[in-house]
Amino acid sequence: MKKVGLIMGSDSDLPVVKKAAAVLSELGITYEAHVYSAHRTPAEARDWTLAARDNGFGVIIAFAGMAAHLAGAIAANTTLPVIGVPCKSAALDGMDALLSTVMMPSGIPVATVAIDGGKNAALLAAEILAVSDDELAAALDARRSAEAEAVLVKDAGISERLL
Ligand code: RP5
Repeated sequence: MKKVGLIMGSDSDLPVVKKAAAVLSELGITYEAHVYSAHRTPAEARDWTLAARDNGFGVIIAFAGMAAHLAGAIAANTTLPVIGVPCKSAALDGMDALLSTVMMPSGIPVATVAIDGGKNAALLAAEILAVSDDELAAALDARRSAEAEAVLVKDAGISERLL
């Protein structure tokens, strides 16, 4: 199976990255994590991205906050699918990163998930890899069913919790 790259702009993004790593581990997907900044270490971000396909990666998830150019900068250097995770910061509550990540110019797509949406980013990466992996697709179906079951259990108990 192809690997997933987890690239974060700063180690301060780690709590959101951990949400993604947990899901990938649960699904048996190998990942590699790096701190590469679009602004502070652009050469390292570019070099890693240019080699990513040859190094066995199938999807890249980029995590960044503030003026979050990381996902776009990575997408500029590869045609691997890139998922952007805008990370919340103090000043603008993540709206800065959300707009910086989602508003890509035509021709260079970034699949942007919610602010701090590390879990959905990992699930989306898994769904991309599962297009050509039936075993992974079955694992995702089972996970979806388990989550639905958990909601049904809450439904069954909700009246009692109102008392
Ligand atoms: C972004 O700036 C990083 O992705 C991080 O979310 C934010 C703040 O970085 P630090 O100042 O905490 O290193 O580039």
